[in-house]
Amino acid sequence: MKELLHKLDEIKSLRVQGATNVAKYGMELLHDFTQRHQNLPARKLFNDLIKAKELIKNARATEPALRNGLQFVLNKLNYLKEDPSVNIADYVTEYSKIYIETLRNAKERIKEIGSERIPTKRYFNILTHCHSSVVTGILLRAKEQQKNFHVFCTETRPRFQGYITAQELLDANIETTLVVDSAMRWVVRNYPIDMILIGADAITSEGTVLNKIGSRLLALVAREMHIPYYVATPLLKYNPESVFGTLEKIEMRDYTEIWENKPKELKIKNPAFETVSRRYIDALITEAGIFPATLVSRVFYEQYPDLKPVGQF
Ligand code: RUB
Repeated sequence: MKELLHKLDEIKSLRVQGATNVAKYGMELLHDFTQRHQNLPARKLFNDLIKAKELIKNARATEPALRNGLQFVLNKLNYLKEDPSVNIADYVTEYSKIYIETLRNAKERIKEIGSERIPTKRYFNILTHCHSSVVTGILLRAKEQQKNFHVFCTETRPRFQGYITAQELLDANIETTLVVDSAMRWVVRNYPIDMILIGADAITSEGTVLNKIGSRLLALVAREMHIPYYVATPLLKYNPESVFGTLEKIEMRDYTEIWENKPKELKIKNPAFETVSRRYIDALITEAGIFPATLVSRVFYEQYPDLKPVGQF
């Protein structure tokens, strides 16, 4: 477990960030862990895998794409663990790869669908927040399609993921402007923004999206200024437990990210994410198409019947 714990620090420290990257990395860790312990007796390996899964799952809250992947692999193994002829390590390898591939395919499809929303014939202005690899994927694809557009991005305090967004866009020769988070309304007031496009960490059965803190403020700005607000996200970020009332937990991060040497008596709150109600979202852009956030649960199970929690429904 020591090596696993060490590697999980990549997620905890945000060196691996963004829901899709976190899910992919987490699945790779499960796979590596299994390979390292493949010579253990099957039952012991299975029990250790459960422990490893819990550690990986808890590396960051608010990450259903990671949880769904881990559950997918473990559900498959549940049927096999009593069979001594089964090589658990091979199965973990196979199903981890399947999940990573599913995530990759979903992202590719979203790039295709999302880039269609950026017109060919006129100049387009887009505002985004934080760093979403799905959002930048759409923008890079639109650039490949020779579309003309400008992207405004927020710096995204306290960890400045907006710098990652800005750099990725600049590297692809996309016109980019960075603003401080509190200038998000100012941007919409002073530039003809055509679309606000953000990513997601989690989606609930009600169609609520959880994304980087500031996403709801941006939604309020969109509502005030009548700007379309879209969320680009693989359906794999749906939280299947939310239909039973379980609330998606919002990650609270350390105060040192905001003010390392703060006055002792000062309290600091550092929520990483916040909710955006379906009422503020024009549509989700997913691998299954563009549709209202309220349909997410139905579309999720149509797309991924294998991700139904075992023992439920
Ligand atoms: C990143 C963030 C991103 C989503 C979606 O937050 O909020 O918008 O995770 O990312 P953090 P992607 O930097 O704290 O992880 O589209 O890459 O899945």
